[in-house]
Amino acid sequence: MEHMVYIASGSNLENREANLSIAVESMPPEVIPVACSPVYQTPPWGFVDQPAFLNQVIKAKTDLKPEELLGFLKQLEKEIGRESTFRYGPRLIDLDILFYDELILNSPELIIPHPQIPERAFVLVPLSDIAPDYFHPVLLVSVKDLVAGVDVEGIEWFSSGECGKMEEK
Ligand code: PH2
Ligand code: MG
Ligand code: MG
Repeated sequence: MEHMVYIASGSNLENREANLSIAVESMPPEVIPVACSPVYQTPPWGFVDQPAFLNQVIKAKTDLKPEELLGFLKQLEKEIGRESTFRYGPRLIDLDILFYDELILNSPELIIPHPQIPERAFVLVPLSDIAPDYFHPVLLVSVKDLVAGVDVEGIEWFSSGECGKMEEK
């Protein structure tokens, strides 16, 4: 069965823009991007003494189960060249599952919706460009209402972030 998922993408090392577009273009055949938000430059959150991030949100369709999708995304992070650092630290690419249909999942290895969405302007700003009316299944508010509640200072539009060579798939 086909599922609709939202994936947050972020990079603050090396060629940040290339890292984001490689992630979209290298999604496995099981994960088909259908919309990409613009790319925003965002101040580092959680650990401030590191380079600014570029952030984007990708909407994709997939037949994968949540745990399988997580596995594919971790694999793709490795292929792009991510090396492990520390919590909230710098990274070449980070791919996090935000939403999976209206699923609510709390397992030891995966929590959906991503628990920090309401605090993260760097997620909510790009997310609200492509899914303003998506209704958060736990908080029972729309993305539009969530973004109105966060401080967006320092977040700057960076590029249009089109889904690249999507149509060749
Ligand atoms: N990711 C983090 C920690 N802090 N800050 C911004 N602006 N963007 C991110 O993607 C980000 C972050 C860990 O996942
Ligand atoms: Mg993350
Ligand atoms: Mg992550």
